[in-house]
Amino acid sequence: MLARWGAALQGAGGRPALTGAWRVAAAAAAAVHSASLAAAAADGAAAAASKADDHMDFPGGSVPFTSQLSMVGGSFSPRDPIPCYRTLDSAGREVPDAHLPHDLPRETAVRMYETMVKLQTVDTIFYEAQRQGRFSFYMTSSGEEATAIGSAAALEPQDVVFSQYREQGVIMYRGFSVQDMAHQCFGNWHEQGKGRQMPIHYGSRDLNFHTISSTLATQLPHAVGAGYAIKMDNRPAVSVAYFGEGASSEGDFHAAVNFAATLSVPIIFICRNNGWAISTPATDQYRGDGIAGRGPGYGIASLRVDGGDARAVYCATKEARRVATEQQAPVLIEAMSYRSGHHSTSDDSSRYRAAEEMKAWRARDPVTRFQLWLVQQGWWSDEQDKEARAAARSEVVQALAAAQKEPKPPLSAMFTDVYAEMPWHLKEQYEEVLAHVRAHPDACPADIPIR
Ligand SMILES: Cc1ncc(C[n+]2csc(CCOP(=O)(O)OP(=O)(O)O)c2C)c(N)n1
Ligand SMILES: [Mg+2]
Repeated sequence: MLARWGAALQGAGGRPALTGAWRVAAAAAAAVHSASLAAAAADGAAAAASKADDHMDFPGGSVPFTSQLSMVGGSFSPRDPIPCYRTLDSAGREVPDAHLPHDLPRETAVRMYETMVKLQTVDTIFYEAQRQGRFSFYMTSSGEEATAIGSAAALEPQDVVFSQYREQGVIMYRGFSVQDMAHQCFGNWHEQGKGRQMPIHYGSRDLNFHTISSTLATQLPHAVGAGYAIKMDNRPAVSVAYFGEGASSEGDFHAAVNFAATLSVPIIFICRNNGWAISTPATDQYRGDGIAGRGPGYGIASLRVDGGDARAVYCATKEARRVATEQQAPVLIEAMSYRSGHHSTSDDSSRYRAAEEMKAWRARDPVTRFQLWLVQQGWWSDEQDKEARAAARSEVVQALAAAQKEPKPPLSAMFTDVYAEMPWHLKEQYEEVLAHVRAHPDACPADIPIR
């Protein structure tokens, strides 16, 4: 019937137009038809309204309607930030009624503290060694020891770690020795990278710690890929990605978190918000509620933790790991701390930040804070502290002396390991380099074997 009316009403498109009585009859019939369509539409609308016409079902989700024209977001209001989880106050005293979903066993707590002492000692002495010109570069993690060690202690050995460059505490906690670190900084032949990276670019296949790449944020999409592989293989592990708040301004951060959310990847993103990206303050990196505030926008469970409270970081990371594995979903942690040292040995931070700010944060040393708690627990003493610090000092001094004596990899190591067999163009370049340094021995450091 409808097809017939449709055909009869079409005048255009090469069909004959209606004339006379037929036109009157057709018009009357069309009026009846459109009235019945309107009634049907009204019926449909009524049915929809009775169902619930208060939200829009959309391929991307379901959104409620509102008759109010208003905006959300905009410049962040400091009155309403995501609160920062802590379990110990600034003097290392327990915060009453702190939520502790995960127990921190004595043995783990002591190992955490011993590693923090070793980390502080490495940072102090390696930094001085660089200043003495013994190797070319160094970065300390002063002020952020609790973030690295507290989170590392909450992970499992099978978890796969991607770090930025200031998380040496993590690889130390996983078993990388002070000697391994010294070999890497000197770039000697014990170092698996064969001196092809700058100092502090640690890595270890055995410890599931991917070699550091200091090109900011490139580790984040890699970490998501590794997490997705874990999920595909059904392995009982998570991927863990560390980064600074400055790195989170890179496009790679946004691509990584969105992939992690949409592919439901078991990954923990751990942002160290230490207030500075070299000389750029965190306030110039974002206008929203820090890094944790971005998580909900991506559909990622997020939390903010006091990065100077090792117990809180431990608990937060354990909980993040539980959620990531049980729900096969990403979790974002923002650890609030402060970079107490200079950015690196190539920086002088007194040129761009106030001395009072640095002094105030140094007084909140996270290692002392954790030590005070351990002493209150009866798990640590001043005597043990002296011994641990003396032992760490002699281990670090010896490791540096030993690493400095070791030979460097030969010049040819620059060209190996990329291809199973060296291709012709690399062979040519290798011959050219050899010829050049033989003719100009000053062009090559004296301790690099020319072969
Ligand atoms: C892609 C890229 N851009 C710039 C740099 C130079 N750079 C090295 S560290 C750094 C600051 C990073 O700050 P943040 O992520 O907050 O880490 P933090 O040093 O504070 O630990 C910059 C800009 C880089 N390494 N890679
Ligand atoms: Mg930073």
